[in-house]
Formats: sequence, structure tokens, C-alpha cells
Amino acid sequence: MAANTDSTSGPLTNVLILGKTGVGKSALLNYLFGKKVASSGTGAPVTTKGIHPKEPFKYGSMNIKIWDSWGLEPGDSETWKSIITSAIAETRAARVRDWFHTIVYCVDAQKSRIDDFEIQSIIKPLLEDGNQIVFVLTKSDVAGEAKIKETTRVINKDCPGSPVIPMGSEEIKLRGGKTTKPFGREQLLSHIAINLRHNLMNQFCRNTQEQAKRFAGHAHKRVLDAVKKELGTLGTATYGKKFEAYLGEMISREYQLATESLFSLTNRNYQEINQLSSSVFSEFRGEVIAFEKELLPAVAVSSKVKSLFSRKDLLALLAGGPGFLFLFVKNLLRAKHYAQETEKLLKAADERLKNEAETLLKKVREREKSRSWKV
Ligand SMILES: Nc1nc2c(ncn2[C@@H]2O[C@H](COP(=O)(O)OP(=O)(O)OP(=O)(O)O)[C@@H](O)[C@H]2O)c(=O)[nH]1
Ligand SMILES: [Mg+2]
Repeated sequence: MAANTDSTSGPLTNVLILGKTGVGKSALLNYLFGKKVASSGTGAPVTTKGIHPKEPFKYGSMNIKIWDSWGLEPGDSETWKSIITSAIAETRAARVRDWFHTIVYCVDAQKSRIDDFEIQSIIKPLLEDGNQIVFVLTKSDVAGEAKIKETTRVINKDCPGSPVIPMGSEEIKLRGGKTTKPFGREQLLSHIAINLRHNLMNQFCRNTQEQAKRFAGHAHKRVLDAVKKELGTLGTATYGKKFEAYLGEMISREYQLATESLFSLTNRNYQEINQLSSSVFSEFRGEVIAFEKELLPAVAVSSKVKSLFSRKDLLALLAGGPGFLFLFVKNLLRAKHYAQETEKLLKAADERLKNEAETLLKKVREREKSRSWKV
């Protein structure tokens, strides 16, 4: 991992620590920080009711903001839900998972079990809402291999797919005078980085879809405005072959521009996410996606222009009538027909651009799924 820096730039990720009273949530927090930021101790519950944000700290180029919490007890799950709901209501996030990208659920490794109320009232509902839970086996330094194995098995059975990390948060003085080193920090932070990436990639996909729509809308409007101007109110401007060529050129130019803008913005956003990941996983190299080759709808669309207009050229249909009024009506009808045909072509171009973006995102998602991170 890259060294910590003082800079506060880079994305922020919120992490909520949950678990029963006395499992070692606050001790874990102090270990992650490398100094005492929360009180921990034995006996009566230490951390007070609610969730308690700490100052963010740097890991690679991301900022991690950890929230300590009041210990969970049977019968408190409704109070818990309302504590979390009201904390989320103060943010712009719609759901818990949009705010807390990682939930660290602490289980005491010495106990080898999770209570039913934890599974049914807390963990399952969170998982069902799409939250990313990382299980931490606290006090693994004193639990022994067999207990760690058994607790891991219990968690894997109830929550398949969620990572389980043995953790020793404290330095323990052994009888011989030696001390044990705390462990598990890097592994947990790596998982927090992976979860932030998942979240950013989801956001990236949503943004790219929005941007494809926005850029298509912009190109659409510019072509339509130009065409309206070209046709003129009395429809006396260019028609027939000349109009076809003009429209083809306009669509090509505007959608090409939209494609390129979408390409460069999308690539820039993607690179930013990759840079974040390589600041934590030094062996990770984010690849460039070949957006340029894949997003070129404009040329294909403009080739359709010709057939549409030459087949239904109203100029030939209405040619030959005498009188100014007839000419006027003829031109008006012609202009209307041309505008309608243009609109059809533009809709096809919009769809094409959006579909190309969708195809590309599908590839990005597949690549993302097949990635494995070294933690
Ligand atoms: N050996 C060992 N002891 C730990 C570890 N983590 C916590 N403890 C001890 O467990 C006790 C409870 O730790 P806390 O961090 O206060 O637990 P908590 O979950 O924050 O408890 P509440 O705030 O009361 O909900 C303290 O005496 C800690 O010293 C650990 O990883 N190893
Ligand atoms: Mg505490």
C-alpha cells in the first residue's frame, strides 16, 4: 500500500462498526487509527447510545471515516433501526448502503457463535438490502485456532460470500514478558477499499447512462434546430439531395462530437477509480477501455439518411401545381415531412448512442466481476 499522506483530497468512504456490547468495537477502532480515539473497557457498556463518527483518516488516496457504535443487545433492534434511519435521513443518501459502503460486524472469536437475534434482526436485513458486510473476529489473539475456525464456519454458513477476518486489536503482554503484535488491520482496510470500489463502479455505471442520455439530447437538439432553420418557415430552403447531404453531415458531426465527449468523460472517470484502487493495491494496474472504437454510432446513422428521403421525396409527388397558394401549401407539407423524417433519424441516433454505452457498460461490469483482489 502507498504511504499515508496529509492530503484530504480523494473519495471518502463511511464505515459503520457494529457488534454486541464488549466484543471489542472501540478497541478495533483504536487499532485502525493507531491511537486512542474511543474509550474501551470491560464491565458495563462503554460506548454510549447511537453512532459516533470519528475524523477521517487516509489509506492510499481514500479517506476512511469510521463510525463507532453502541453495543447491540437482544430487544434493541428496533431502537437500532431508528438510530440508523435518522442518521441516514440527515444525509443525502437514499439507503444505508449509499452512506455506509462497508459495515464491519464484530463477533467475539472466543464465543464461536452468533446469537439468533443478531442474525435475524440485524445481519439478514442488512444483507437483504444489499449492504456489504465484513465480519471481524475480535480477540482472535486469545481465542485459539479451533475457535477461530468454528466461528468462521458458523458465519460462512449463515452469510455465504461475506469476508471473515481474524483480528487482534490489542498488544497483549504475555507472562514471559513478551508482547503479541496486533494483526488484521491491512486485511480489513483492503476490504474497505474493495467495497468503496464496488460503490464507485455502480455510481460510474449510473452516471455513464445518464451522460449518454444527456449528450444524445444535446446533439439531437442541435441538429433539429439547424434543420428547422434550414427548412425555413416557408420551406424555401434546401430540399432533395442537397438536404440529404446537409442532414447527413449534421448528424455525423453532432453525434460524433457527443460520442467523443462521452468517451473522454467516461474514460477520465474510470481512470480515477482505477487510480484509487492502485493506491491501495500496488500491483493493480487499471486498464484503459477501448471506448473510442466502440462508440461510433454517427457514421452508421448518417448512411440511413439517403434511403429515407429518396424514397419519399415529396418534391416529385407534389411538383407541377400552379399558383402561389399551392406552392405555399406544398412547401409547408414538404417542410413538415422533412422535419418528421429528421426526427425519426435522430431518435434512432439517440438509441444507438445509448445502446452503445450500455454494451460498453456490460463489458465493464463483466470485467469487474471477474477481478480478484489480493488481500
Ligand atoms: N485480547 C484482546 N482483547 C480485546 C480485543 N478487543 C477488545 N478487547 C478487550 O475487550 C474489552 C471490550 O472492548 P471494547 O472495545 O470496549 O468493546 P466494545 O465493543 O466497544 O464495547 P461497548 O462499547 O461496551 O459496546 C476491553 O477490555 C478490551 O481491552 C482484542 O482484539 N484482543
Ligand atoms: Mg465501545
